[in-house]
Order: sequence, then C-alpha cells, then structure tokens
Amino acid sequence: MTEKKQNYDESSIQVLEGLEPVRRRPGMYIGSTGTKGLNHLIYEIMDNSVDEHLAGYCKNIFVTLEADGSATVEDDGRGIPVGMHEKGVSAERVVFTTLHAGGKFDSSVYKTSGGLHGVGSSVVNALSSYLDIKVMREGLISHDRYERGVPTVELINGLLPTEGRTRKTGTKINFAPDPEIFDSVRFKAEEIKSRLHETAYLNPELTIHFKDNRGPFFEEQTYHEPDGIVGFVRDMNASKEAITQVVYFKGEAEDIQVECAFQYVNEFHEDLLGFCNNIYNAEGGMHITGFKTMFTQVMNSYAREMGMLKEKDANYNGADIRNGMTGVISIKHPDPRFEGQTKTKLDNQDAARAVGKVTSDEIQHYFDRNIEELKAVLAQADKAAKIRKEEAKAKTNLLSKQKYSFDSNGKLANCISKETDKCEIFIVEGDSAGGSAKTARDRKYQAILPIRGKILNVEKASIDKVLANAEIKTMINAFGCGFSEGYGQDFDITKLRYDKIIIMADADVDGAHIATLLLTLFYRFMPELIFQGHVYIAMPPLYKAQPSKGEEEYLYDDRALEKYRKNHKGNFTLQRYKGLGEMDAEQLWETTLDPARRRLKQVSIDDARLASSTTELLMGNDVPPRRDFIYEHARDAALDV
Ligand code: TTJ
Repeated sequence: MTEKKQNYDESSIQVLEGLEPVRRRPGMYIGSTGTKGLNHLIYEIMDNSVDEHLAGYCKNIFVTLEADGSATVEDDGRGIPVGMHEKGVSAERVVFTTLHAGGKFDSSVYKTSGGLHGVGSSVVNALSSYLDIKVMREGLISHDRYERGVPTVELINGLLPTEGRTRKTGTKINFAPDPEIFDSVRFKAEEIKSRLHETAYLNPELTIHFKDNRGPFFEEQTYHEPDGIVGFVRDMNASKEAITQVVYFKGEAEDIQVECAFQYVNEFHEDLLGFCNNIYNAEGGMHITGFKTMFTQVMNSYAREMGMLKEKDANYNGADIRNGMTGVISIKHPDPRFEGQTKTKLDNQDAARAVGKVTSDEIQHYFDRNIEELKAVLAQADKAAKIRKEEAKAKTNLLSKQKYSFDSNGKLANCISKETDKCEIFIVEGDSAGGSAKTARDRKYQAILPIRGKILNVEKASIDKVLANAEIKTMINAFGCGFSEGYGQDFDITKLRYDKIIIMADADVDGAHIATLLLTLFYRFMPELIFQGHVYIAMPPLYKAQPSKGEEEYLYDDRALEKYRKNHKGNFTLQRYKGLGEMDAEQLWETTLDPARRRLKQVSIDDARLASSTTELLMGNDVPPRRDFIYEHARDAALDV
C-alpha cells in the first residue's frame, strides 16, 4: 500500500466517524426513515440550489427520478466551490463530509431549509449508498463520489480530478438512498411534485424541471410561476367562485420580510397556508396568528365604521371574517424556531408582531381604496356570523339528541372497554365487510363503524350539509371530541374515545376514494387527530398462498408474492383477494384486525393534505388522479416493516 493510500484511509475513517451519528440515528436528522424522510433527501439537496437562486445566480433547477431508483438534482448556479479549503481538501469535500457545515459558504442570511431538519448535504451523503457530484466551474468539470458517506475518488494534491472543460456553470448531484437505512427507497412522485410546485410559487423567478424516468408512468413537468403567491392563491381557487380579487401586499418589520396574498371565494371554509423561509408550516404558527389577529381587528373596526356592527353588537369573530378566505402568508425569518407535534409550527413571537404590523398597515391601505371589495368581505362575514349562530343551535341539538344513540342507529358496534388508550375504531366500507368485522373483532377493545358507499365530499358542501350527513354525524359522535373548522376551537382531543381510528377500505379505486374522502373530513374538521397520530389505514393482504404441504401464508403486496415464489419450492395455490367482503370473519381477524398480525399505515398530515382537494392544483394538471397517491402510499406501507 502506498503512503498516499494510507492517508486516504485515515481520512476515510475520519469521515466515517464524522458522519456515523447520522447513520446510527437517521431519524434525528431527517425526521424518519419512511417515505417522508426519503423524500426529504431530495429537498435537502435542492434547498442548496434554491439558496443559490436566492443569492441571485441560479435560474433553473432540474429534479429527476432516475430509472435505476436514484435521484438527480442539477442547477445552473455558480457551482459548489471545489478549490482548496483551509482544512487541506477540496471545499466540496468539507461540504459533504462535515456535519452541520451545510453547503453554505457565503453565510446567506436565509437558509431555506426552514429549520426543520436543515442539516444539509452531508446528511444526505451519509444516508446514500452512493452520491456522485459534478461541478462545472471556472471552465472545468470536477468530479467526486462517495459511498455511504466515504469518498472513493482520490484527490490530486488535495483537489478533485477533472473530466474536461465546459463553458457552463452549475452543480449536479446524483444519489441513491441507502436501502440499509430506509424502509423503502422508492421516492413518492406526487409529494415531490407538490413540493416543487410550491417552491416555484414562492420563488417566482425560478424554473423547476421535474422528470420521472422510472415508469410505468413516465412524466415531465415544468414549474414556473411568475405571479408568485398571487398565482398560488389564484390557482388554489381556480375551480371556485371568487368574490374578491387576489389581494397582495408585502412589507418588512423587525428584520422579517412578510408577503401575503388572499382572496375570498363563495365557500364555507378558510384555507390559510403559512410558509417560513420557503418551507410549508403544516401546523401554522405565529405568522398565521399575527395575520389573523390583526385582520380580525381591522375588519371589525371597518364594520363599525360602516355601520354594519352597531354599538351594542358583539364583534365578528375571526372565523366569521375569514369565512371563504384562501390565503398564503410567506415570511423570511433569520432565525426560525419550530414547535408542535410535527415540529412544523412557527414559534417566533416576533413573527406574529411583524406579520401583524405589515398586515394592519397594508390592508387598511388596500381597503381604503377598494370599498367594493371591503363591502364584499364584510357581507361574507355577516353571513358567516348568522350561520354560526344557527349552527351553534344545531350543534347543541345534535350532540344532546345523539349522545347515547350509538347503537340505536344500528351502526356503531362499540367496544366494551372505556380505556381509551387501548380502544380502536374501525371505519369499514360496506355493510358486508362491516358485518364480518363485527363478528371477527375483539369486542373488548375494537369498535366497528360500517359506512355505506360514498361519504359526502366535505370540500364541496356547506357546514350544515356536512353536519346533516348521517355517516359524518355518527363519526363525530363516536369519536367524542366534536369538530372544528381550522385549528382547535371546539374540538377537544382529550375527549377522544379511541387511541386508533382505522380506515378499512378495499384496495381498489372505490376504496381509495372513500379513504380520500375520510382523510379530507378529518383534515378539515379534526386535524388534531392526524397531528397526534391517531389515524391509520388498514392494509389487508392482496393474496393468500396455500402450499400443497405446509402452512398457508398471507401476502400483503406484489413484492411479498415475488419473494414467496422465489423461496417456495413445490406447488401452491394462490388466491387473490379483491375486497374485504371476500374474507370470512376468521380471515378478516387474522389478516386485518388482529393487532399482532395486521398491518397499519399511520396517516401523516402531509398524506391528509395531499388527499384534500385544495392541493389538487399542486399535483399538476395532466397527471393521474389523486387516488394514485393513496395507492402509491398504501403499497409502500405494506412494504415497510
Ligand atoms: C457558494 O459561494 C461561491 C459560489 O457558489 C456558491 C454555491 O455553493 N453554489 C451552489 C451550491 N450552487 N448550487 C449548489 C448546490 C447544489 C446542489 C444540487 C447541491 C449542493 C450541496 C449544493
């Protein structure tokens, strides 16, 4: 072994030690080793390109899911510096092998990685079976490569080898997530596209090119949104009846940049999305709070000025005023902090003050000059307040009338135990499957609620229609926590009667549709259920294999079948389950109900949000319908374990 080689080995060992914590506890760095964490690898790499864009240098980002399962992110920025770093190796090596160093050399004020797990490219490197880099800079193409975080290219006098000359500049990273780390290494195109589209809205001068070369659904999309968040709001409302223009304003306070766009539509719910440093905050936070507080205050004082509220009248509440509002609030914060169940709730008090101040100034500026718009908004608020008062009555009736009528309506087969942390409720599609499930269940801890056919699409219905729907009423009653529109309010999670709410639907198009509708319902009216991880999807098996000699075996997906075929010598018969209704009670218990043997997929807030139709637009127009998303997830959930 040459002396040089020896040095190389030493530095490899150092690198290994440096990145080892990441491989030992990946969840600490990327949140999870499931789908979310997997997709996060792409975002983590891409954030560097977005930073380069924000620095004023990169106009295009290319994200490609390659046929071999790897991912490529390329940009036309200046290229990662490859010169000698003070540590004696190429600067690029430092970026990819040092924890927390990130890719940022010029300390850009706004690190786009949003604070969630913004630890950068070295983490991705550590969790990739390989990561291959090409940097185009100063006329040369430099090349580097790592395997599980360890460099495999020998440096020449501390510098990277080059592979020819070019006039272009930019960075190209190709990497493959390590199957030793991740439950599944198949990226989720729907979620990635949604994120890319979001990024395009938030960076109006950026163009993002997406390509899925994996098949069977090859796809190409270009995301460029020159109208920024105004376009975002406009597109969110594309299929709705607008009753105002899109109102846009921006400003700065306390070193925080604030940008808002909103528009009212003739609908019964609000949809406010919060972003901090280009990252979506699923649980909202201080920017949203600041906006809401000031908006309510200003609109109430307008209502009094205009005589819509008399002296003796109570103020409109915030939800009245925002009824029908679709909005995006995007801030840039130099030091964001996050809290909440999923660490996606912006916690900085100064964000509330800054957004509040800018909102107060700017909406007065706007509505003073647009009286007709103001009138439309206030009329909407007035209507909402009236409906709210009616609803309050309806709700008392609903709750008092139905409180003890679970079994009298013949649907819910409740469990015996009142120990809520052990109880489960299965929402089962179809009466026949519901019947089998009632027989098969563990009566002590498992409740069964059969629902018939399609449930109401809550996105298309007014709140009183939603509440009038029999299936939904039964669910609200059964769960025991009430419901709310938006965050919190009348919903009380401490009253939840079950630890797990399990959606049990067939693995076909109709089943996926029902699951989508249920997720949308929970997302809209009981989001806490999802935040706190109470919602699951049951994963029944797809096949039963019965060998001529030996034990039968349930196979939960096609990969399991393939494996079975490989490992199983001799004849076996294969039964394909088409639906839950085909299983008898015993089979249903063995495969889908029994906590020791069944498979469940826990629903994340992102799943629910993707299922909800307000984000339909984020999926692009000419792509397969949303149900594919559930399929895609469901299939992989079955592959987990
Ligand atoms: C840093 O300051 C000097 C000029 O280049 C700046 C830089 O780092 N630019 C840059 C990094 N552009 N793109 C990247 C990048 C792109 C990807 C896909 C991945 C990573 C880790 C960095």
